[in-house]
Amino acid sequence: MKPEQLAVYFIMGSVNAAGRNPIEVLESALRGGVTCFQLREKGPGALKGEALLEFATACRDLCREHGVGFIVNDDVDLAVHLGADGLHVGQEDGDIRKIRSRIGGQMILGVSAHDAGEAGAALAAGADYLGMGPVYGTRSKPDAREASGTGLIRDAHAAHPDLPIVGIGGIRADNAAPVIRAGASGVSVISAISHASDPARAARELHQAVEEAIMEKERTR
Ligand code: TZP
Ligand code: MG
Repeated sequence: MKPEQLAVYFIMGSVNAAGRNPIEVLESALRGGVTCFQLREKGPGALKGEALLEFATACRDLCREHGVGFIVNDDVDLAVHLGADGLHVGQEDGDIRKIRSRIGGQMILGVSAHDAGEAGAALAAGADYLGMGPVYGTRSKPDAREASGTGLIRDAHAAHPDLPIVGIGGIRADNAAPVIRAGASGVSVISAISHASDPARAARELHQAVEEAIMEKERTR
């Protein structure tokens, strides 16, 4: 996968839309220029069965209209059924090698990792990119680990410079730059976009912050 695709990686489930229609929030985020979308349908009130399938299909179709990658969190069967562009899994979601063999070589595989060891193992098992965090404090994942700052991204990037990384956890336009400086290709966010009064504008501001940080890094290299 191209690292540019990870620049502004929006994650959302139907329960993250702050009481609004999640499809409208996604549509706005796509208009604002998010470069990737992950459907993460989790927690109390999460859709299941037919309702999930219908919602996920609508998300996939919207992403396709906008030419943006559609990634499914955790649910291998759903990802395969929908012909998603990718699947994202955590360390607790099973053997990464087995998951890679189930989805085949074409589908993008993202893996959450928390240190350079997990990063190396994920790479060896066939991951295309890593999600690393939480970088900052987050309210969007009740069982999140403690915020670890940008050090883990720095270490994993130093150990595996060709493996694209996205930072996650509490990232907004005004604190995105250190994540990019540490070696991430992009930032993944839930609330910075899904809770924003204007998701399109939030996406644009994140995009600008990430672009500026990338340019700054290239200038000082
Ligand atoms: N994994 C680590 S932190 C997090 C996930 C899924 C939640 C990120 O949400 P937010 O609102 O961008 O902090
Ligand atoms: Mg998971």
